[in-house]
Amino acid sequence: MGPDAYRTAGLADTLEDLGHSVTDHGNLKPADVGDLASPNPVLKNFPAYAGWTRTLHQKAAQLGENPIVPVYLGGDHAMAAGTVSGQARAAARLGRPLFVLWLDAHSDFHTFDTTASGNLHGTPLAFVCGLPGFDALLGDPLKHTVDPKNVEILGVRSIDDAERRQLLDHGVGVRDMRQIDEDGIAGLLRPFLNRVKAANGLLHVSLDVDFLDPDIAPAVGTTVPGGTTFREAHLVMEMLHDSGLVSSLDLVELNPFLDERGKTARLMVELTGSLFGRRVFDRPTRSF
Ligand SMILES: [Mn+2]
Repeated sequence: MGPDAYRTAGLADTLEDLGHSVTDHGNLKPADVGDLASPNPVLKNFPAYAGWTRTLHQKAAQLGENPIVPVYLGGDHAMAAGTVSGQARAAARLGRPLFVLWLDAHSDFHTFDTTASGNLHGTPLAFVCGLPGFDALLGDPLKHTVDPKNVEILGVRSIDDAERRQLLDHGVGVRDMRQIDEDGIAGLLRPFLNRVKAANGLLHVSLDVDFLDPDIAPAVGTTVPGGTTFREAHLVMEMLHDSGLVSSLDLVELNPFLDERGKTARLMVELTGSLFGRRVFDRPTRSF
């Protein structure tokens, strides 16, 4: 339902009004994985996760080699296992490092062994960073992984103990809400963007609805109070646009059943508009 809510909220029109040409590739279907065994009985819907990851991995690997900015609409954040791993494969073929900006209340850095809930939307970032135990997802070990040091998680406010250890061990950049309160979101984001630019990197942005405060974005199954504000979120998107670095985008975890008159879907579309260049006034380009 998430992708159709974005279509109804005018995502394509918003981007076209900004001068972009838009192609809707329609809804994809998960690959048939037969009766694939789950690596851990606690995992929920494992065969569906594997099927979707295989489809999205192939699609993103193909789209990622073109001079376009794919926007992947979800759906569960487990989607990013396929989109980010596919974009990483494309980046490797282009000979450029892939960086990932993960805008989320959660760090999604569980492996199939550490997850207690079995919720697979808690695992995609660990998978794309090449943590062990994920071979059943694609049926082969993941060849082109994302360097965990090239990952920045922004807006986080809910991390499990097992994740905290793994994030520290792998050198993932984690900026929590307290740092945003103390230092301001622009001051946290700018050094990361400078790093991407200095490395001639490609940048995948994964925007989870729960990055936003539930007061302004209620349509998500995993609300955590104390999220980013309307202005903080738009500022991030505007800075991303000014940087010219973004090469692909996920919009995930929108559940239209939980929305209030479409306000979350509309906000996500507006934020995407900011990322693709909408602004109130033209400003001199800031150097990153
Ligand atoms: Mn997430």
